[in-house]
Amino acid sequence: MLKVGIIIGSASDLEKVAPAAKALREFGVPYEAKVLSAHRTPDEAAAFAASARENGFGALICAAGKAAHLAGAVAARTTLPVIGIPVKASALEGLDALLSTVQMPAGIPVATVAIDGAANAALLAVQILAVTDASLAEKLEAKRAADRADVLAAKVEL
Ligand code: RP5
Repeated sequence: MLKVGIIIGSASDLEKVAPAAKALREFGVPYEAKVLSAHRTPDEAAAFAASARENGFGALICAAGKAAHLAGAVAARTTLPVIGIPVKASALEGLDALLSTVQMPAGIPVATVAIDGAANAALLAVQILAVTDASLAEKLEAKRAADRADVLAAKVEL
């Protein structure tokens, strides 16, 4: 199975990204996580992105806060799908990272999830891999069914 790469802008973001790793484990999707910064380790981040396809990755998740250019910089070096997680890490409450990540100019797309939306980033990565993996698609259907059952079973006491 293709792997998912999780590139994290700083060790200080790790707690925010943990739900993505948890979701990938639940789906049995292999992943590799690495701290790489677009501004502190630009060469290493570029090299990781440029070699990601030949290294067996099928999608890349990039998490960064503040002036979050990591996802865009990674997307510039690969044609794999790149999913950006804007991390809430500053006085601007993550709005800075959201706008930096989502507002990519035409030609280099970044699929951006919500601020601190790590779980959805992982689910989107799984959905991308599931396009060509029927067993993963079945697991996604099962999760949707379980989520639906949870909602319908919720007790309402007002
Ligand atoms: C971004 O700046 C990182 O992704 C992090 O969210 C934020 C702060 O980084 P540190 O100064 O804590 O390393 O690059």
